[in-house]
Amino acid sequence: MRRHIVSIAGLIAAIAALVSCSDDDTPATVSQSPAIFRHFELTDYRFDPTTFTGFGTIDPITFELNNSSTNEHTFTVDALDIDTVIPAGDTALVSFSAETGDFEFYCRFHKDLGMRGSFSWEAVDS
Ligand SMILES: [Cu+2]
Repeated sequence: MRRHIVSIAGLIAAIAALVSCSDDDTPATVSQSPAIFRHFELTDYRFDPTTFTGFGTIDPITFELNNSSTNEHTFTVDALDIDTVIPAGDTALVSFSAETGDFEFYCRFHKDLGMRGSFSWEAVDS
């Protein structure tokens, strides 16, 4: 009987190790919506991060955009019909439905200054 209990405990530990392993470098640990999936800092004249990859079936995906600069910026994603103006010093939340693919984002006012980036959204194989 005792051996039986130990083997179950070992199995649980093995499953827990597998689960935590698969979460490494996977930012899709946010399961409750509308939790903020990714935080962006907007400065003159760049986004941070400028690129990343997300995984999973989060819906909606929510970004928090903090404009810590002294200029107004936008977070614009043509493919998702997102065009949010963020005044200097303000923070905006942008939510959208999950779609897989590659997405370009930019600031309408400073695109020519290189204020742009991209992200990929990928499904997780089950
Ligand atoms: Cu800008």
